[in-house]
Amino acid sequence: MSFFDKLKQGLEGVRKRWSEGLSGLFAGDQLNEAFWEDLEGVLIGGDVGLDLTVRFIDTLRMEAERNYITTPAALFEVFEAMLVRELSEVPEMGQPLPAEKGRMTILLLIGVNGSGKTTTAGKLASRWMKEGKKIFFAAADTFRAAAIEQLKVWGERTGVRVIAQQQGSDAAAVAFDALQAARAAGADVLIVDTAGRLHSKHNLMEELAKIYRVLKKELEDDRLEVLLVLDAVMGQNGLAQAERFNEVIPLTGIVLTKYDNTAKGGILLAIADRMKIPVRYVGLGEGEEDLRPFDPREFVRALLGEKKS
Ligand SMILES: Nc1nc2c(ncn2[C@@H]2O[C@H](COP(=O)(O)OP(=O)(O)OP(=O)(O)O)[C@@H](O)[C@H]2O)c(=O)[nH]1
Ligand SMILES: [Mg+2]
Repeated sequence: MSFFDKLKQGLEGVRKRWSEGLSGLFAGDQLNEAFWEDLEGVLIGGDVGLDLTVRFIDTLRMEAERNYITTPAALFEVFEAMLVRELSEVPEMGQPLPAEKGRMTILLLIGVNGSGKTTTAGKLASRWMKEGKKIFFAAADTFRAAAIEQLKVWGERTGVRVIAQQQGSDAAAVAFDALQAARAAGADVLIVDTAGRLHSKHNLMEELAKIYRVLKKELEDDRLEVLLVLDAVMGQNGLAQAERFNEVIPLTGIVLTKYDNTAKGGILLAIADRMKIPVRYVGLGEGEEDLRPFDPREFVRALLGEKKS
């Protein structure tokens, strides 16, 4: 299945909500006040957020006036292009993480409980192992009882070595040990799986900051990447999470998981607008193949559906 088909299938829930609202709208024959109000409703309902919705609508009204656009159908392409532009303006949007031979990438996966961190670790490892890269896992979720075992299962499935200590040990110490082991073995990527934590829990966020500090201090020529793993179902709360995590550790990317479940597409636009952090991958299922690099154009097409006329 192509990326587009898979994404489209995955986005069925979002598409329904968006494109059912939108198809009626853009099939209308007048750009009147009722049209703008309805469009506003669909965008806010799709988690675009109030500020951005207002900006989108202002821009569209201006474009319509400037280009003598009088029908919703004629405005559709302008709308589509605007959404693609919004996403594409973020530096490195859609760019997968580098996994280079000779320069180690240390990848810290963070996020709230159950967002899909460990699964994403497994999916990324599977992808890179197939490219012949040497990967290590650090089991830095020392908190949840079955976390280490879960990562070991992914380790076995993908052939990746797992550096772990017992449950309850210091997560930063695990990360430190893993970095030494990965470096000594000449690894290309070290993936550090961390425990899920609510962004509002101060102590847990401090623990995360400590893991980051320890890794940062040990860096040589390595690249340190911090991916926030965000559950798409979160909607507007996803933005609050991203902002809080980014205050504690500077994020270098986002993975949006569970896009195969009911999801609200607008959150991506809101995050791009507010935070300028690139979405690197989209999770579209639980299997090791179900991770795709994010493509803004295809994403918007899948979101909006076919052109209405
Ligand atoms: N449908 C779907 N399920 C996913 C996706 N990513 C992860 N999951 C599922 O979500 C559940 C939680 O995934 P985990 O990877 O354990 O999440 P986590 O962030 O490591 O969880 P904690 O370590 O407890 O914070 C599992 O049942 C995964 O199979 C996805 O893209 N789509
Ligand atoms: Mg986990």
